[in-house]
Amino acid sequence: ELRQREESGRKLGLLDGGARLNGGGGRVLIVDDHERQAERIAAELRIEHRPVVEHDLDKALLTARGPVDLVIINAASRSFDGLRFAAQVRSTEQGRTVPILAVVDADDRPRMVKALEIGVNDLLPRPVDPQELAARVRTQVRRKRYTDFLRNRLDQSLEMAVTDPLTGLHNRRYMTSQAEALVARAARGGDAVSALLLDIDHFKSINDTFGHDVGDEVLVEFAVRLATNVRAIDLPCRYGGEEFVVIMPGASMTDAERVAERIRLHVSAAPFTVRDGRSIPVTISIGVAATLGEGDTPEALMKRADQALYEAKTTGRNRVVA
Ligand code: GH3
Ligand code: MG
Ligand code: MG
Ligand code: MG
Repeated sequence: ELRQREESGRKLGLLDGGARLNGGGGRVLIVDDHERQAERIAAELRIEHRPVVEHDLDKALLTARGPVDLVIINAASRSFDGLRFAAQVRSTEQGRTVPILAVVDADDRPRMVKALEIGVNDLLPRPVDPQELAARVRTQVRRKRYTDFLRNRLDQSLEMAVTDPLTGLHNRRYMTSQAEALVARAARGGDAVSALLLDIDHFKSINDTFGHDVGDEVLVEFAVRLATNVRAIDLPCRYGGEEFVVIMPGASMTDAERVAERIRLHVSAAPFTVRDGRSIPVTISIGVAATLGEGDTPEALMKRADQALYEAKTTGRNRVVA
């Protein structure tokens, strides 16, 4: 019956559409060992939401850590400790932000205070009034939707702050922060770190001949060939313009040189095909550097890679210099 109701709600666009933004369609977990009371609340909520009743506290804790919009706990039960359960939910990473509504006896002031102290978001006095229940649940579900929305947006902007929009590779800022930590560790006597600095040869003439948009396509295709020819633990990044860097944790100079040569070959072996069907031969030059141990810095590492790259450029391009 519930499924049918959900089905028709979805068809009407109530659950996935407008109702969602209004605080409807909420995934509500009801934790209560009092079966009849739990069912009564669930029945009320089914009109607008998707309630699930759980009597077993261990199972309920697992569910509360999942995708749930609201947890309703019975904090008035003599037979199980709803508030302790609320505290347990709050003590987990995933349960920290889920709204909790506590059912308490209307005249039990001390419990109300205790519930609020634990971090319950709202109280539902017993006997439960259906309209009050609907209003309080809707408010909490709406709030949860909004905080989820804000959190997703924050995640997205953090992601954007470390990603190059054209190629999807990490950007220079991210590379710098990672290199900082890795080189510091190498300088304390930890594993060596290597860096490749890669620069597309005569890229300006690709732009001049085929246009800037085709130049962009070449950069994207290069990023694909780069990313698919490094190890999973390596960090390929767009350093700026047509320059790229790969930070290689744990790689010796010899390891890094081998990878650099593989990348160089994969770029020169087959011309880049762009959208308009043209084939563009592309070559790259690569400078390789490895950490020297104690006292080394990321700046010094990159400077050595840059000097090697310069040598690759001046000695004929399409080559690796270590
Ligand atoms: P070299 O072999 O010495 O590296 O020559 P080059 O032409 O590749 O080097 P140069 O530094 O003279 O030119 C780099 C060009 O890259 C100039 C710049 O307009 C172009 N460029 C930088 N960023 C982008 C971008 O995002 N898209 C496109 N299409 N071009 C870019
Ligand atoms: Mg240049
Ligand atoms: Mg170049
Ligand atoms: Mg350049």
